[in-house]
Amino acid sequence: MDVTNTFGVTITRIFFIITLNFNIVNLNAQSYTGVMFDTQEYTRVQISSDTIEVYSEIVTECARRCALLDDCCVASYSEDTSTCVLDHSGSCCIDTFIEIGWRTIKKQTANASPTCTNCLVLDRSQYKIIDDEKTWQEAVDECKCQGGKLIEIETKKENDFILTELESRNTGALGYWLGGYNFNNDFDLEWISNPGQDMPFDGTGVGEPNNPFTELCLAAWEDIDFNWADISCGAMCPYICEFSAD
Ligand SMILES: [Ca+2]
Ligand SMILES: [Ca+2]
Ligand SMILES: [Ca+2]
Repeated sequence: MDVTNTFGVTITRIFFIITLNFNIVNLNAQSYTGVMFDTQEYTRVQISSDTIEVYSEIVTECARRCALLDDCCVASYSEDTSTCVLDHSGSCCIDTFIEIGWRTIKKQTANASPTCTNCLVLDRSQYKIIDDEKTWQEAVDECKCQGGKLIEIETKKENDFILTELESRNTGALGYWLGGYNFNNDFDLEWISNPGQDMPFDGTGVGEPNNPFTELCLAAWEDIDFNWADISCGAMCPYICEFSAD
């Protein structure tokens, strides 16, 4: 009897999953109000000060609401409760977590050039300073998701430009993550894009880097006038994304 029941439940689950997978295909890259959305089943966005919950009869209504909001890129919808959670942080790089009964829809940006609003411009690069504090790896991921990279400073000109900006901001931040990491188990740091190469320009402060085994990540550190220092990668810091026109 138990075996039969278990078998029955298993069969039901299999059909449930097949049905949802079919929906993914149907919903993928669907247009709502002229805006294309991708769908990810079984996930939802975290409730935060950047989210609002509204009632929506169907997922299309939830997508339409997001499509009409300039600062909404990601929304989650629950068919069970007709709840639509709209994220209005302006970011398309929102952490989601797995939850049955929910799906997350995201405005398509894959083929669009990276949008960089309120960014600093120097030569062929744009820079976005983000005050939201993250670990070094989280900062790497966020910049990548936004279509750029954690900043890599190749010249004195670029370094002076960024330093001047950081000094003038005076936000009290301990430092800002840069895209340097100690690859190759040695005593210096390399840019993520070129882990096998010495940095073409060295902006490290006096006495830095000083902890090649415990401080593997690079930051522009306030204490030493935003010169560079090796820092423990788990520290929480604001960071700078670089978007290159090349
Ligand atoms: Ca650069
Ligand atoms: Ca190294
Ligand atoms: Ca250090």
